Amino acid sequence: MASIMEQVHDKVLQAGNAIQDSAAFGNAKIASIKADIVDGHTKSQNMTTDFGVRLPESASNSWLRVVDDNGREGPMLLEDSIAREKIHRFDHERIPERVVHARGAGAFGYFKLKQSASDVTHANVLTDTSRTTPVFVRFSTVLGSRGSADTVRDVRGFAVKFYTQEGNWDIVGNDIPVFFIQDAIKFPDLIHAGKPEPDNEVPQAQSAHNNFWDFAILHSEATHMLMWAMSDRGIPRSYRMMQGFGVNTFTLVNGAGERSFVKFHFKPELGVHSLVWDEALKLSGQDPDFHRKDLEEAIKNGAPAKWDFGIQVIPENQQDAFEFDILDATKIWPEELIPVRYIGELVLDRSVDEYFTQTEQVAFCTSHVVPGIGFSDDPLLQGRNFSYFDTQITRLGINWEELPINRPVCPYLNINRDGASRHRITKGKVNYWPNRFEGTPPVHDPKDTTAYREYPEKVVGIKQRLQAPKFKEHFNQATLFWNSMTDIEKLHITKALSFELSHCDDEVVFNRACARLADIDISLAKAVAENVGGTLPTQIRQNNGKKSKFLSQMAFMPEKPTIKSRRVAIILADGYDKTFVTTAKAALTAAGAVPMIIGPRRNYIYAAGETRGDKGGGIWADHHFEDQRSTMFDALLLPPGAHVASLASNGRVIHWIRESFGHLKPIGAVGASIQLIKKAIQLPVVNIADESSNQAVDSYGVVTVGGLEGGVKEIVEIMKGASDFIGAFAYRISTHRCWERELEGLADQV
Ligand code: HDE
Repeated sequence: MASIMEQVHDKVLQAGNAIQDSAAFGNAKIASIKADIVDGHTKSQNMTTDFGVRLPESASNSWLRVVDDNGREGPMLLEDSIAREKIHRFDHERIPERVVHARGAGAFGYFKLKQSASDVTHANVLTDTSRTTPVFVRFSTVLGSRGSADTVRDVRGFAVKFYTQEGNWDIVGNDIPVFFIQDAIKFPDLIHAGKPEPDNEVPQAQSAHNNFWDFAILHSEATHMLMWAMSDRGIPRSYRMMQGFGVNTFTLVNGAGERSFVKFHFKPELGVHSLVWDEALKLSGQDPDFHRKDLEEAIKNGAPAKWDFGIQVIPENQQDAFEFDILDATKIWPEELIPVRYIGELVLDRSVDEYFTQTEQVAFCTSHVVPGIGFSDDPLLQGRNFSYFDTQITRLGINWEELPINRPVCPYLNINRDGASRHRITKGKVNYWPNRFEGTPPVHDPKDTTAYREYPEKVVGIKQRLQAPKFKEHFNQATLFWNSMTDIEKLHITKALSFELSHCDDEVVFNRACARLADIDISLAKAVAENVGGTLPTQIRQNNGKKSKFLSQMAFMPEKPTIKSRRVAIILADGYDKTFVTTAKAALTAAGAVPMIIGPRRNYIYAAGETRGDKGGGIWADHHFEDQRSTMFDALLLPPGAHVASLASNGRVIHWIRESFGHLKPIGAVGASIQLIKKAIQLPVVNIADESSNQAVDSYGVVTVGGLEGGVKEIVEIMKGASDFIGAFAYRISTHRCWERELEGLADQV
């Protein structure tokens, strides 16, 4: 008869193996939390107390009280333990929000390895191409509190938990590949300076204030990261359109015991795209959940978010071969020197069931790595390895690793016990090691080659508070970044810096900041100083003239133009051309876009020839003019028809067109709706098709055509130079924004 210990062990292993053996390991995390999920919509499930006793409706509505003989209210009774349970539970609903990255959104998915990296690592998740590994990803902003807006200018967190068969592996990364500081001891200062100022708790979720810039300028090592944060990377269009970076230097060890240094990369399938600043500012108020909703909407519409996963690898013996220190998190490893090997795919295809228990309770730790992956002496990473575990204890309590979202899907067993909210029940006598029950779990098998073993790194040195010499160079890569930007990106950086420094009213701060910009490039410094009233130093650092072709986000366009998941507003009123609207909507939907009808009311809107209330007639408007804004869409389509007369007299509609133009969005107009364009955009340089012509004209992304016989055809391929109306319009959407409007100064004129 097997001992209790053996039975426990068998159970644990069986459970683990059952999941590991299943062909669908990609779903193993969902399978493992299934028993914890309660369907909140189960029919005829009675309301009960937390201890399971059924409740009458009166217990949900009224506290137990005394009512006198005349029906008058008497005192409420403390003896009502049902009411007390409800109120107590409510009183304690809040947990501390994350000290940074408090606002976030998460989703489930999987990681599929496509090419083995067995030459550099023995981590099975990176060598076994038959595997699919379940993941949970949480995106976040850094500075804002949990209720702040999604579209603020900030770094975005990109934290991935891989539930591998050898344990959880967390890459706790960002959408920017470098960081502000080199040494973890400065992190509390950085975050204190960036968060709202201590006297009045202003501003919320913004770096545009004296304290942030004061700290940032007093740390010249922050210069490189400042350039990234002030670039368009700081205002992504969508979480699905950002790169992800592990930032810190980790290590890999292969089967022969050889070690290399590694950086992790994620490249989005849809390309890297951003909002424009005015749009981001407006969205903060108009739709503070814009990114959160975008992720959910894409998954719901069958457009899972996808990234290629890559590694940059430097063999151990080349650690000193570069002009920068490869352990310095304020430096990139230029891809010209160390190319990224793309070896896998990350896909997010399932939204969370409940925000709190999944997105809020998920807890990442940089110290969570699996055999074959290790740490380096990167001084930021070493500090992070301490901080994450520690902060989860404050946030979630000591047993946070047991929570359904955090626990591994592989078998796990050890002698850690008890503590607040422990709920795993481990049978048996053994809670210490070694013990007299030889061979009973948990065991250490001396022959086990899959156990995590630290790399035997030789360490010699003098204990001191110093930095390695190459950490002291702070400007080369900031200049490299600036030089590598396109003209439009340079313009955006200049405007962003001008915005931020204009919000700093302490002249010590903005003058020092202007002086710092001169360490990057004098033309940038001059332009910003002019805008914010700053002064420049007389000693100027020479621009090193270096460039990389992997830093501009324009370099990360999708291989084939696509309009997948792009939101297109189709504005109409009663009297529109039905053939056009139905065929255009169908063509855009078939190409993967998300067209939405915006009308004067959320109800049926009737086409020319139909009268209000016609049975089977009309088209349902998804939204009305008051409940949406142009900022929430990527493009605007104006159908032909007699409805133009009423649209032309609607200020909201005209504003929508102007704002779309100003925010550089493609605009399509057909037939009579050309009059709307003429009214809204009175710029002679923008060519507009004649209402009588059948030839589509694309001028600055305003695509117009007079007539379209029989509606819109299918979009076969989205490509440059398409001559038909919908083809030209779709191509413009695929390029994200019509940059030439801004370059030629037109965007501000409307
Ligand atoms: Fe974090 N960081 N961090 N960080 N970080 C946290 O951990 C910390 C850093 C990042 O969605 C905290 O669970 C220190 C770099 C992300 O749950 C905390 C240092 C990068 C998230 C913490 C850094 C990050 C966090 C707060 C300097 C990019 C959100 C809540 C040494 C690679 C994860 C928590 C999520 C969260 C500490 C610097 C990314 C306090 C000490 C560099 C994406 O532990």
